[in-house]
Amino acid sequence: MKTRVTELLGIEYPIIQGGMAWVAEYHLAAAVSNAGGFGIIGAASAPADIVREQIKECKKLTDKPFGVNVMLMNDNADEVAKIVIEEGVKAVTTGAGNPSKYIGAWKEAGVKVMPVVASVAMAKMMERAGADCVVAEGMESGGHIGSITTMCLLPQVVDAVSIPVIGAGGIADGRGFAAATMLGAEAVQMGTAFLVAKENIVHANFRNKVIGAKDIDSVITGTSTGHPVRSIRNRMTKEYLKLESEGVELMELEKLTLGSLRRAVVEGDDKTGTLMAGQIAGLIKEERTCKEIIETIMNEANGLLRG
Ligand code: TUI
Repeated sequence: MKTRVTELLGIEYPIIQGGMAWVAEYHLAAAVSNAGGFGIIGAASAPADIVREQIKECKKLTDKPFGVNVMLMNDNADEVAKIVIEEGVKAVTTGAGNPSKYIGAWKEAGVKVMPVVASVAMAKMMERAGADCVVAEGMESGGHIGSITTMCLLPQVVDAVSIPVIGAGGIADGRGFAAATMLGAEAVQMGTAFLVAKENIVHANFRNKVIGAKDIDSVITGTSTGHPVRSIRNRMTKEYLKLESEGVELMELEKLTLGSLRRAVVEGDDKTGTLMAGQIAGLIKEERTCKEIIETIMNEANGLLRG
């Protein structure tokens, strides 16, 4: 399937892997790229030298293009922005903020720029700033989210900009892919679908929570702080939501979430960890390789879109 996004990135299938903090390390990114999609290393809060090492390791596992996600709320975003240039990374996605100040340098270096946006206004701003495409991410997604659903955000962004739009949030099978295509997307970005991929390093306890999740099992914490985060409900989210409803201070809330994503992903702490995952977790029933995930989706979608 050829779109402006497959041409831009030099990939076979218009499937981009989400830059999930702690989850999206080089094994996963390389596996997605080797399967014909576009793998992404999530820089998240990692120190800059670790990000560089991750990029180098990824190059050893694949000769296909891959990208890096720059999490803009992080203090080291400036350094990571430089490293992607030095390492000749094909493309960056950005999350949780406005990447305008980096776009000029990235473009000059030939790095393709794909900001994740959660509103039409931000999509238009990114187009004006020179982005190559935008990822329109609905609030069905896991992790840090905006407030609009994919179904409503995607067609509005498609109508508002001329650059290609990648749909994200709530997509994990061929039906979701086909639906995003119908709404005007020229590729999809999927995170939760790759959370339980066989090639990644996520702890078995976290994987089991995703596989066992039902439709209503994710909740949004942090709405009152201005940084809403979607994750699978557990003891941590219950306590967080209780404290939030009581109006406790931000510092009290932060005590619960400090280091909590690492605890979930690396240590498998499914009680006090933050199990970031999207609403589509309920659709995910088994562990598969990235190749199986991507090829199944493309086969299903091709059947639906041809029919
Ligand atoms: O960034 C994400 N998802 C993430 S980042 C992350 S790491 C984290 N860990 C703990 C707490 C919070 C985050 C986990 N998941 N998705 C992309 C995304 N970007 N969603 C929403 C946005 C966004 C929000 C505001 C993009 C731009 C924006 O602009 C605000 C501004 O600066 O005007």
